[in-house]
Amino acid sequence: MEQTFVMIKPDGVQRNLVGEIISRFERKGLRLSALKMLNVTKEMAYEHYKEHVGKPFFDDLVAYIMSGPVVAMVWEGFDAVQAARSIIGATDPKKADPGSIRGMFATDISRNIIHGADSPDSAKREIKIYF
Ligand code: IDP
Ligand code: MG
Repeated sequence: MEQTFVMIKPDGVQRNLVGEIISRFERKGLRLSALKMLNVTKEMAYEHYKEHVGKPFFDDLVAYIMSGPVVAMVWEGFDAVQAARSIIGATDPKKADPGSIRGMFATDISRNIIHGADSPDSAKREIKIYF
């Protein structure tokens, strides 16, 4: 059993997509093991996105993630990291599979609704930040 970290970003919460998103993970067959609604602090945002420090979109990304409450979750199951990434879709909603969350509900790479850890090690690191 693998665990992954998933976070519904502020735009996903503001657009009332929490139930829709959770339902998709449940129907995929993943198991919800932890869930928390919170406001991300600057320290948490920097730690979460430290691989992107220095990139042109970094400051906007931090402001975006702090712009309202998020829903942080741990999902577990067989190959949970990859399963979650496939439900979520590509980073840029324009390139995401139309059936994925980003493909169906987003248009803009800088407002892409949801985060999913990209590896089991990232998931462990991110879970420690939020739980
Ligand atoms: P991921 O969320 O699919 O793992 P990453 O490359 O890790 O994608 O980027 C983290 C987040 O940074 C993205 O989800 C998106 O919110 C934002 N982001 C990534 N690339 C860009 C960009 O080129 N312009 C604006 N925002 C970006
Ligand atoms: Mg990433």
